[in-house]
Amino acid sequence: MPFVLLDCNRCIPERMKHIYVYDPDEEIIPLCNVNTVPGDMTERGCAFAGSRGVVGGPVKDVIHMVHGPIGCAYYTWGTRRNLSDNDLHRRYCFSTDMQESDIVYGGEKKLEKACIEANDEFPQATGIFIYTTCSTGLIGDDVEAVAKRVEEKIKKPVFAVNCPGFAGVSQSKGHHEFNVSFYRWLRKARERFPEKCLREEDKTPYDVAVIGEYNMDWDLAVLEPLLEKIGCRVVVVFTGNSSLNDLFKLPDVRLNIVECQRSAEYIAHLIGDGYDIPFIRVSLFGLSETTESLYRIAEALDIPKRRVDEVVKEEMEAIKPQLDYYREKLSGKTCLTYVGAPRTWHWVRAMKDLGIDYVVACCTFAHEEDYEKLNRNLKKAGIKGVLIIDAPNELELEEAIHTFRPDFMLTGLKERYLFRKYGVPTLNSHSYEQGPYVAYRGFVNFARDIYKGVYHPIWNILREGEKKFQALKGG
Ligand code: CFM
Repeated sequence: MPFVLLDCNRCIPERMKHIYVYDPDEEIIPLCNVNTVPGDMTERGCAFAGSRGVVGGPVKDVIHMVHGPIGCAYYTWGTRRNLSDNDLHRRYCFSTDMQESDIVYGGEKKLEKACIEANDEFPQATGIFIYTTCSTGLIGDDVEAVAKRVEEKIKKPVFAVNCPGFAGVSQSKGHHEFNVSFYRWLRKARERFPEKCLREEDKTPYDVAVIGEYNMDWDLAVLEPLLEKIGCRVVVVFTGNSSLNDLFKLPDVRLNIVECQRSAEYIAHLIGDGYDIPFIRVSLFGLSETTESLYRIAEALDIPKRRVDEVVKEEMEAIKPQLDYYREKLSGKTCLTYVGAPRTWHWVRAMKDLGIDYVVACCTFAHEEDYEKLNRNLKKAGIKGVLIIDAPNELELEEAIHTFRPDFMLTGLKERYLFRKYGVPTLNSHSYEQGPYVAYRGFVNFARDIYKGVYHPIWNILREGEKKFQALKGG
């Protein structure tokens, strides 16, 4: 029986369908992307977080106006390290600060006033993004109509997305809402602001858009030069370190390269259907995945294979001495991985490149395709018996730690304090410790940070202390 009823779930047996042990001979897909069962202290985020925090937030030069109570806006203030080179970005927090009377009488006028005021205060902004929250979604404020009125007044693009927290079962729904709304808006906005599109004479056959890349801890500083080295021209990134002006050029490229296949593949499909621009899926963590992806990008753009051969050789030579050291130190270690969804499956082979095996793999908001990809990558890496948990809660993670005793955890900030107290090193794998982590040069940083975590002397002190404590208790 591959599904597992953990001890902590005896009172909520519904959780069993979300937890299984990976077996290459059985194609198991757990129950996922469904409502949380009452009693399960889920760690999922809301649809607003997925829209504002994940996909929209990295756009660096717009006013991100949160139409809702101030608490929703406060949490968006620089929490995710989707960095940029713009002074407006991640330094300010814009909100309509909805009060009870606004909920009773409607918040549209307040929103319009807030947008105009913010634009007067920050004239350097290239436009405004408006996000709804649970309360403004419930009262049904027509934010799109407000966006149109503001746009006419300030003569800059204004986009609104309906992403109340309750729109779906997790932040994943917010990713989806943002993608679809932004695409529909962009189609029409390109007619209103034609000067922002890429002119025919400025196009090249090597123009690409990187979709689902959010510039976590400056991943783009590694990725852009690498893509340019093989011969691509990166016209726009959706949405890391992007200006709204760049995003107008999304449908003007020759190829879309999709990195995060959970939060942003939707827009690649829409652009494919609407503008006939193909996309390819890539994985840019670790050596084997990055190399395979570069060859596929080159093939899609008719770039000669030998150009990639040279780049791969050069990159590998640059990192080999350091990477060999870390690989030797880390080979044979085991890890628990717990991130949103894609990184859980992106990193199976990246860890294997360091000789590390998964023992537990968890996703916060995966869909069925994510588990298909996770199973496929575990098969490719030849790893069996991995415990897989969909949308784990803290009790389940604790039980997994005690049963599987991984050498370290790839996880986030919420979990780290508890598990460090258990003596398990953790690595911030959402926003990184000291990135970038992407591609070859980033992978050395990734390996270094795992090494620093696993070999930190604090763990020995902690274990010695525990031994002394037990001896004292015994005595
Ligand atoms: Fe995509 Fe992401 Fe992820 Fe994600 Fe996220 Fe993230 Fe993630 Mo944290 S966009 S789905 S909502 S790859 S913030 S950069 S690490 S949970 S697996």
